[in-house]
Amino acid sequence: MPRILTVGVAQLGPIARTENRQHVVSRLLALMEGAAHMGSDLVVYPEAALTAFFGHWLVADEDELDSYFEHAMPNPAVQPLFEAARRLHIGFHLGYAELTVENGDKRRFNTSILVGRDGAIVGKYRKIHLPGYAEPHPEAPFQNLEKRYFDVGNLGWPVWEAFGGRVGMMVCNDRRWPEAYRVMGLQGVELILLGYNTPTHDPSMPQTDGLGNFHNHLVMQAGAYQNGTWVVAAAKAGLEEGVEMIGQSCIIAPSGELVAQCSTLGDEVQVARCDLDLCTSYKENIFNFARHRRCEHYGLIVERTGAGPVLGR
Ligand code: CDV
Repeated sequence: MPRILTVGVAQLGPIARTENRQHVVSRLLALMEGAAHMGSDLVVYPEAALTAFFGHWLVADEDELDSYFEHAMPNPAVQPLFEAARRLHIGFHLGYAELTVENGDKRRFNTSILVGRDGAIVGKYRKIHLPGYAEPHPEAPFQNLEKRYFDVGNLGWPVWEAFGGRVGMMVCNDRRWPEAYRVMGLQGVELILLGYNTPTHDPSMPQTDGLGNFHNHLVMQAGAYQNGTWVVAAAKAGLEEGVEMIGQSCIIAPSGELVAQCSTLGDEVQVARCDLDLCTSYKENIFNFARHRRCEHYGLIVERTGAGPVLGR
């Protein structure tokens, strides 16, 4: 019997800095209900989906910074999402800023969770590739302070047996790195879920601004194909606190083909029937890692060229 999972990608339009959690959660609930009406088993929300993307400006006051983070998950503000999941029998993926205490130290992570149809948390991932910088760039039109506000994720890239398949997560900038897909590909991942907040303008590389949408799909279509997995990616899109962000939320098949894509820059759901068995032919043939990967030779190439493990500055 084919393993068909109907997945909804729930794109969010901008969230105002002043918009409270209750209002954001009401928007997420409307998207969940829409996805459920379209027959979805699972709905995928963006990165840091509960607030405006505060990495885009300097927050000097610690209490104010803390207010952008979730101190527990679930918590009273997001509880309606968990209850709706149970009622509608639909799972969800949610990105949020996580504040926790580890060994007595305050830690901050850019986190996502996978929640089952019973409203129970199945798994958690903490973003590893944090873009940007820790010190503000006063000359820039907006900031990218993820390295200031977040610690590097410390949970690796596990995959979970869930929704009848093998599911993994990454967050935004992770999608540009082939290692992120491959670490999960080596564990047989069949469905990668992620969210993103991607400005249309890159102040450090403005010459690439016209390529933002292309690069967004390029990396995910390649990651899907090269690892024989579905990829579902939800954007926070539109003009948020003066920063214009790309949309193009999408669902990508293991063939690398786009099978669904959002067309607006606002709240929108698109749905696709994802046959998880499609992954198998890629994993057993063209990307059969056990038969065709040649790791021993990759090491030799690095040695011969004298290239160290890190080529960038
Ligand atoms: N939130 C992100 O990780 N955004 C980055 C931008 C800053 C390049 C991204 O890779 O989309």
